[in-house]
Amino acid sequence: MEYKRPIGLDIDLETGGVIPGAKKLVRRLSDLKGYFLDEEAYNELLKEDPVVYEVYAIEQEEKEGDLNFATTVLYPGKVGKEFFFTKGHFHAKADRAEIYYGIKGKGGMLLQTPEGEAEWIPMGGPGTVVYVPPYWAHRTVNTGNEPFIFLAIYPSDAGHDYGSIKEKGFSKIVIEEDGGEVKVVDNPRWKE
Ligand code: M6P
Ligand code: ZN
Repeated sequence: MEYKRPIGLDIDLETGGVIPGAKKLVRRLSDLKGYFLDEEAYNELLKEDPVVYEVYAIEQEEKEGDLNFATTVLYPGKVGKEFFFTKGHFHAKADRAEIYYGIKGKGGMLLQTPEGEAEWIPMGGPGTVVYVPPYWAHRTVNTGNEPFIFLAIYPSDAGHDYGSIKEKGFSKIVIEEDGGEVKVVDNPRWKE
């Protein structure tokens, strides 16, 4: 039997959650076309095409029983009233769960069942743990004004299914009200 080698490493919090040796993925605003509610604000901000988030992932082969892990650096910003977020996905193997651990900054997670029942879990600061149960889609949102950084641990055979979230979004959106208050409200464009 050939055993894999264990991994021990430090996540550099000063450089913003970079995992040494990880595969880096960058998502800019242009990668999130159709995701935000306010199309005018989207097109305006697209001129700058800011980086919305970066993912640093250590991934294994897609085999049952193994685990991947990744840090995400989700930058602060808004499109219109809507805070920057990750695309959000179901798992391709829909019954696979996931754990998130807040490292820096603040925000929260929107979760949703295939029927469209949504839940908002605030991730108020470093140290928050969120359990994503099987079958729930999940998206993180940065509601603060510094990068929101978190660690995610997920089965290496989970995969990503972006399809229905890309098409329909979540049934809730997270916005900043005129007074600066963070609100989770019904998505006016949500269709069941
Ligand atoms: C976390 C994990 C990753 C995911 C990333 C970005 O790090 O859940 O699997 O890829 O967030 O989220 P998304 O893939 O929805 O853009
Ligand atoms: Zn996931």
